[in-house]
Amino acid sequence: MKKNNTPPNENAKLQDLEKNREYSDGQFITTDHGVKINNDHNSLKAGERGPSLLEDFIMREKITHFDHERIPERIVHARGSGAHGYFEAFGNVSEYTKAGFLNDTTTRTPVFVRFSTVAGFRGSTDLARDVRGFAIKFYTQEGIFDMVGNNIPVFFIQDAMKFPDLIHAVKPEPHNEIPQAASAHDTFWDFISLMPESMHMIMWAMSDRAIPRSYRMMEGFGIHTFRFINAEGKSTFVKFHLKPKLGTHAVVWDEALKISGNDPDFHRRDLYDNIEMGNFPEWEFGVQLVPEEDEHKFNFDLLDPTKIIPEEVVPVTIIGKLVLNRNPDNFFAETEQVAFHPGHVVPGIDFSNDPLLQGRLFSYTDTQLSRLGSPNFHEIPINRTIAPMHNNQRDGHMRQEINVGRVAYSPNTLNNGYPAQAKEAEGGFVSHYERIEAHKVRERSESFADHFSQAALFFNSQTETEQNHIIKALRFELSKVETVAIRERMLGLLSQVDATLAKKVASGLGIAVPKHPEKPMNHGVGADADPNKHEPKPVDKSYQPSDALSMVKNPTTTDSIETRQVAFLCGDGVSEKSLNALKKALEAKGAAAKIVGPHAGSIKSDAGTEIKVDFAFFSSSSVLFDAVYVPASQNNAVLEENDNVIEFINDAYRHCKVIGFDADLNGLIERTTIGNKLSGGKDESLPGIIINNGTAKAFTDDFTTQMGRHRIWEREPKITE
Ligand code: HDE
Repeated sequence: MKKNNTPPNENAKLQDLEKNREYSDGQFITTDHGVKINNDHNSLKAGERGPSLLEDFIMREKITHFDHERIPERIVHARGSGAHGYFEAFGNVSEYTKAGFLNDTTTRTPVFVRFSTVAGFRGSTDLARDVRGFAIKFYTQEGIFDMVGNNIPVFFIQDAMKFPDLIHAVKPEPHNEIPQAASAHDTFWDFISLMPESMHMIMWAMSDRAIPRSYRMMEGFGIHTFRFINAEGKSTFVKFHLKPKLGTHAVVWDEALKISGNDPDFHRRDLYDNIEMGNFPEWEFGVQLVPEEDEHKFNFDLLDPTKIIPEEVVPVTIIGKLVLNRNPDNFFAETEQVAFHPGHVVPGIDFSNDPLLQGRLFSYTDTQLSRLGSPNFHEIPINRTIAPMHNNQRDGHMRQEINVGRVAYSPNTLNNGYPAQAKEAEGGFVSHYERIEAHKVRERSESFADHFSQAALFFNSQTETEQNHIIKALRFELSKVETVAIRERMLGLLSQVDATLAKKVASGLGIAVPKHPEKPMNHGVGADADPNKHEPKPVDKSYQPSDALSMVKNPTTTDSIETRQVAFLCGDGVSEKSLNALKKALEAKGAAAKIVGPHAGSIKSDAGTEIKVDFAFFSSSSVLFDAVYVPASQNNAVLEENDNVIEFINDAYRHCKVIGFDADLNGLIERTTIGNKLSGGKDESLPGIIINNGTAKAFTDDFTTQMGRHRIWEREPKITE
């Protein structure tokens, strides 16, 4: 693939990385110590057929290095993909924050972003039902700011103390290390069924948000409430949002399962390929701002990470944009070694007392020490700040910096007091001057006790299709749970969110919703030892449904088909005219046609032209595409007689994708589910199935317009599962 669409070293961080890039074109192979190697294929032996010699320093060095190539994977978010880019500020936020990078409209701030799943191992599938990490490292002039967020705006738990328990519950079970990258197992749901505070997050995690179409089509959220601090030291509460330019889209669950087999790297490949092709992913960066005085004006606690502020209550103000425009050169050096930390903030941004955030502020440095192995992880090129860096920290494994001089302490006179402390006016970071007067307690605030209202808000804000997907996801997950008591406890919890939801899930499990649901143990502690004083509150009905929570109704949803991929099913004899008409119409709207044929290589059109085949029927699948088109052909039998083609079309039908047929393809249609539904007048309207009746322009217009709807959801009730 071409590598010339991405900018070379256009920003300060990319220039900084240049010092560490190694190019071997035209060079001799050497040892790590620069000695040219004469024979890299054979070890040193006593005679051609004799034993190897210990003296072989070249082989020993090579194998020793190999033996130590792996480092521990991240304990969570192990599977991920990264990219470079920039942030551009719109300059409309100085009233609230003094952070230079959010105010300076003349300098683009370099960023490195890493997307991830949470539960799976480093080699697991991208399409697991899971939360996606969305971590951004901003290399600002005032130091590094990391926004270590997710694609879901709330979290499972309210206090960091429960994080190890949550992760132990969701990871593969310890006795047999099953299942990989999946929450559908007993330990996860056992834990969740005892944690009513997780119910809001569970609604999101069971929705299609947990199976995105692409990293490029996900929202991002900072989750916790943070603070903005302005030049006068005034604080404003802030929540961070990222809104994708291409809209927020997902795949369906059956599709996710099949993608995992067909291409477990689906999201990684999509991100990498699109950046290579110059389709640079872009997000609007927004904030919800709450004046300090309004902290207690909501019917939830701003410090509770299981709550959102509905966008209809506090709108999102867009303050900049984020663009990813360059792939890493080396996955390990950049994507694997990048170290994020919510505690990396710059003047103008500060923390709130959210107890989940407070715990994270400890965890991230600690984990880098074991993962990257040294307190010098900030010196790894991808982690290095582009702001000047001077302090008295010294030594440690793999220290790169050569600190000059005899002084490594403060105060000192021998170096005239340098490096010196910076006053606030000189850019020194000063923590927000918050007054705290309190008893030391191990308790949860009563203001954190409303676990069901926003879960209900989320469910009620979805379209019927989206609600059905949540119900189906819960059925799927809970049907994999073997312990019936856990299923029942979950139904009890769900019934407190919405009685119909619980009933519908229960019918899939073949049991009834318990009449007197077992009282969910407050905050997951044993009934006898419950130290929490506050019972979960019933649903607060004053919430108004929020369109921003639905992917279908979302006000930012666009009908763009940019970067979408359409499979053209073709064989020898395909009509060039038929193929090119839709291809051109798609390309005009930024989408791409991909030729899927009976074999790799090329096919011959009806005019005798060689057409390059992108994928073969036997090594591809419709789950890897956004829509399907079958052009006319002189030889329809090639498609009609191929079971892969029939399955290709049937899956696209089942996954509610747009499917287009040129005229005279009735023989093929007959063999598919579509033919079955159409025949005998069983069903005359098959939404999103577009058959060319002779007017090419009307056909291509219809096809591209319907594709802009992403999925044809009104077809879904016709699909029985
Ligand atoms: Fe993380 N999390 N987390 N987390 N998290 C890590 O740090 C942790 C939480 C998030 O692409 C670890 O470098 C605790 C919430 C992302 O490299 C670790 C708690 C949110 C990433 C860690 C949380 C996140 C991590 C593992 C509960 C959304 C991947 C490797 C208090 C706002 C970053 C590492 C990347 C990674 C701890 C909860 C997001 C162990 C203790 C809430 C996106 O430090």
